[in-house]
Amino acid sequence: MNGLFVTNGIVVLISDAVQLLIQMCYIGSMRLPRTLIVGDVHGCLDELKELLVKLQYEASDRLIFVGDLIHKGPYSKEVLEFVVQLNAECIVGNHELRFIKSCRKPESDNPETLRFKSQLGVDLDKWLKWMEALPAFIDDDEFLLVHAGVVPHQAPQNSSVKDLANIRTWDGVGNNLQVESNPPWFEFYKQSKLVVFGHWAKLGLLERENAIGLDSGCVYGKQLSALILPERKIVQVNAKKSYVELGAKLSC
Ligand SMILES: [Mn+2]
Repeated sequence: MNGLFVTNGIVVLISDAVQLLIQMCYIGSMRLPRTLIVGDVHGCLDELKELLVKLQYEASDRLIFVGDLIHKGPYSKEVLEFVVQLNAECIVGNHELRFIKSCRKPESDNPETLRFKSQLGVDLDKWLKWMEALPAFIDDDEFLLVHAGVVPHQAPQNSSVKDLANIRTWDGVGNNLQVESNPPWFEFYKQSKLVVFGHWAKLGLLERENAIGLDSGCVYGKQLSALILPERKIVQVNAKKSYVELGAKLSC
């Protein structure tokens, strides 16, 4: 259907679609759909809430977490609850994998997972199932999201979940993906699709043409970072404090 639009006394015949566009511009509510990708939270709930305010997060935004919501920081359980409440997407991080493994094979328990297990209490089983259902990666038209990185010369669907959640470097064969003296995996990634990842706090925020690393070490007293797509803008908030020391250990 067409309609009439009156401007400066001139009557113009316009389509419904154009009318709607004019109305939206007049109201000033037009905002393109955004994808917001948040780096490793590690239980830093206060910083996460502050980041969403700074991002001007709205329910119409697609909100995705890069994994490692839990461990190290003070509010792991509350972060899980908050992420579910927001109806956000999340991929699995090495800390969720470690926690699942530790719970399913109790002999490999460590103090951190024992503490978190007791925090979850009667909800443990519910959260284990939630973590087990997290995808290992999200392959979107515009970006590929992985927790740690892409194994060189492999499509993500052909890589193990463990490798996608842990890789930092490439040894040329794939025997050890953690040796600090080897080149980082993204040196071997030549495709144009943007890979978004977290995991490597020691490396910090990384911005390359086809790879963006979002773990800027919030739990170590640095920043919590998010990426806004499609504009490729980074938004950060400072940590309230250092919750743990960033050691030389690569498995952090
Ligand atoms: Mn990680």
